[in-house]
Amino acid sequence: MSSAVTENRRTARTFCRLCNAACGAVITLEGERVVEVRGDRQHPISQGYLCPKGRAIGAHHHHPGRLDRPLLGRDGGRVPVPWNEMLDDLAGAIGSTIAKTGPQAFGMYKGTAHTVESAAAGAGAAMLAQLGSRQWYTSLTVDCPALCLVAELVAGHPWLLPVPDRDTRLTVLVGTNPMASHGHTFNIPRPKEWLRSWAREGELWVIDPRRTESADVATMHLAPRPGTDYLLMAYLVRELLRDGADHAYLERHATGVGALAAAVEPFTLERAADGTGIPTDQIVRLLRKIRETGRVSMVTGTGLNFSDAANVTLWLAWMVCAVTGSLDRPGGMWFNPGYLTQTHRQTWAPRDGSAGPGPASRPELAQRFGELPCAAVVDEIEAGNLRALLVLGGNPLIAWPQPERVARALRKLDVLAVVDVIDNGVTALATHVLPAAAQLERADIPTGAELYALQSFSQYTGRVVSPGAERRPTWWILGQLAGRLGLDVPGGPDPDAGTEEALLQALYGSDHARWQALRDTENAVVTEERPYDWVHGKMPDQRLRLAPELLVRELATMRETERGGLTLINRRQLRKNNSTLADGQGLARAARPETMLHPQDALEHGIADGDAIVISSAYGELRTRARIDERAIRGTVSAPHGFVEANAAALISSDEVDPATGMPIMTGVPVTVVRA
Ligand SMILES: Nc1nc2c(c(=O)[nH]1)N[C@H]1C(S)=C(S)[C@@H](COP(=O)(O)OP(=O)(O)OC[C@H]3O[C@@H](n4cnc5c(=O)[nH]c(N)nc54)[C@H](O)[C@@H]3O)O[C@H]1N2
Ligand SMILES: Nc1nc2c(c(=O)[nH]1)N[C@H]1C(S)=C(S)[C@@H](COP(=O)(O)OP(=O)(O)OC[C@H]3O[C@@H](n4cnc5c(=O)[nH]c(N)nc54)[C@H](O)[C@@H]3O)O[C@H]1N2
Ligand code: SF4
Ligand SMILES: [Mo]
Repeated sequence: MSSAVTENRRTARTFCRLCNAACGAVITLEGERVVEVRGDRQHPISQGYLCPKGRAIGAHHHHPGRLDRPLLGRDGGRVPVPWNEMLDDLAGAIGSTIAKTGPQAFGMYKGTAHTVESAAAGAGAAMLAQLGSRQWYTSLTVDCPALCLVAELVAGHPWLLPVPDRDTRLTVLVGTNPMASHGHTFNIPRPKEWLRSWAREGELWVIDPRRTESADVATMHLAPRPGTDYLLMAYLVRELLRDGADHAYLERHATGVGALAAAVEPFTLERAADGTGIPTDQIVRLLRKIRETGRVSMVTGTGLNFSDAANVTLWLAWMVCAVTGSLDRPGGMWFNPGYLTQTHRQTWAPRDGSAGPGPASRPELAQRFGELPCAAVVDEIEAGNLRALLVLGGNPLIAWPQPERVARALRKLDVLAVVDVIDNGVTALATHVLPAAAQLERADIPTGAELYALQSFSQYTGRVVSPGAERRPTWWILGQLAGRLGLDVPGGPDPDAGTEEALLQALYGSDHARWQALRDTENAVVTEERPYDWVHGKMPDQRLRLAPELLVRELATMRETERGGLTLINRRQLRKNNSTLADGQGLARAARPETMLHPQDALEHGIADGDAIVISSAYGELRTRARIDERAIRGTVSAPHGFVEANAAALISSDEVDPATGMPIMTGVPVTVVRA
């Protein structure tokens, strides 16, 4: 990078959209070229923090694989075409697919990167709804449908996911490693500072089968066998209901206390210790600590959501908070109403967890939260039901199970249209490649971060640079396509910045003051108002439902997993976000596809550090490198996700899913490991 000061050097304030933490960034440009990226010290939340991914925003923007122009045609036949020709062709192909096979032949997959394309919010789903297609798939269904199901069953709304309260004195991180991920359904920039302060002001416990970077700063680390956390949670709820519950709170704000007590009655200390492998004294110490503190914050992550016990574990983790009166109250877990969404001011009819029918080829799967599970897409394609798919900011080759089968199915589609920023394995299979404006080329507000931050905040960023080459913002692409299909979505014909602004402003409805407050500040607006005790008010009789039948039934039929052998667990890496930056572009040190094994397990299998290994499950193989590391507990194999080569998705299956949510089981999977 050049440090020369030239006439056209300028800086711009923005926020990073590579994950949901939305850290403030200051970008220095020479002309249209990013020459420096720094953390924004004046940002009230991130306070100058930027992780290595954030520091690579410029490299991502100038990536040699950036998509510059629309590409039409598969494989060797790919040719650049003007936008008009691309959109006419795509709309024509979608239209004739629907004319031939009906609206269910056209579907969309929305990945994590589309979630932050805020000016396009809702357009894709609206298009399908107008066409009468139910084929709407999102990465939520391979991420946390269990948590949303629990929220809906207990609190009546699938997006009401609590975050640790600022003043928590006992924080328990279960199956999440914010030091790498910056949180799962909670977003924290500066994770080390937050974790340290929770440990200093009270206690921080980490429950994870791996000794994570978060465990390093914790008061205590408990290492359960993968998939067994529900035994611990059930025991805690059982004992807290005997001694330690906030009965006044339960009387006022809960129904189903008796049914909950009956459901957890069989879960004794012996069963919890034997099943989880956590020593009895550590479990008792946690119970004692919860009683002593009175309130607790149980912060969950993918380690629970990916397991075959996800629904009951997440429910019981909520119940530890509910019975201690910690939900929706200071010192426990806070429901952020959102600066934009203002959930606490809205009225809604509480939902009860009822589901729509699954897709034709997988009728046993349910449609929840208006979405069909990703686990069904490939079956839908193989059955010939789904023939045209539009991918928005996602990577099905790493996100869905069985990548080879996914690739074959994507190839079989009549139309595979992909809106992405970088040429990758998915665009290579596409019939229509639509080059999107990336984060520095768009105005945005952090819609994804809105409800799951530790503060109520919002921010606005304008475009740092104009979209380069022939790239277009996704809202424009969808608006153009919708127009050609005779549909109506916000967007319109104009790709300029003014239209983008108007789309964002529309999200604030008639609240012009709120929008103006955002526009008037250079970074985030933080609201000091912290409403508590508002979620109960949304429920019939002001009561949370503690014992939903579906979950009680599931708990009663849980069988402890078999012991022995090696078990796969999942892990995020600091230096990439899923597949984004997995190639290490612009990073001083790239994330590596290494699988962690405990030294003793490695020794028993004749594996040395750095060896090429083959990990096999009942469904497939993963060829990768071994890292011998004491952080992995005995019996676990910790594989990162997001690499197209060395793809952990090869070890899981679309058939091995949670029956209620369709979520593929991705942790606690039995595997074997040999040297390659
Ligand atoms: N740097 C970076 N940040 C990211 C991402 C990324 O790829 N890289 N991805 C983003 C996305 S899409 C998501 S969903 C979030 C995920 O965010 P997190 O859920 O925090 O993801 P991880 O950091 O992998 O933490 C999951 C932890 O669960 C543990 N675990 C596995 N099985 C079990 C189990 O059975 N019980 C318990 N108690 N623990 C278990 C694993 O060892 C691991 O430490 O991160 C987001 N942020
Ligand atoms: N085996 C296994 N499978 C998993 C997981 C696991 O841990 N193990 N994790 C699961 C989870 S939690 C998730 S969320 C999914 C992840 O699923 P996805 O969201 O499908 O995966 P990503 O790699 O995040 O895909 C993001 C894509 O968006 C592109 N992109 C980046 N910026 C932009 C932009 O500004 N605009 C547009 N339009 N595109 C952009 C990137 O180039 C990339 O191709 O995978 C799930 N699958
Ligand atoms: S933590 Fe997330 S938002 Fe912050 S710099 Fe890193 S990738 Fe960007
Ligand atoms: Mo995710």
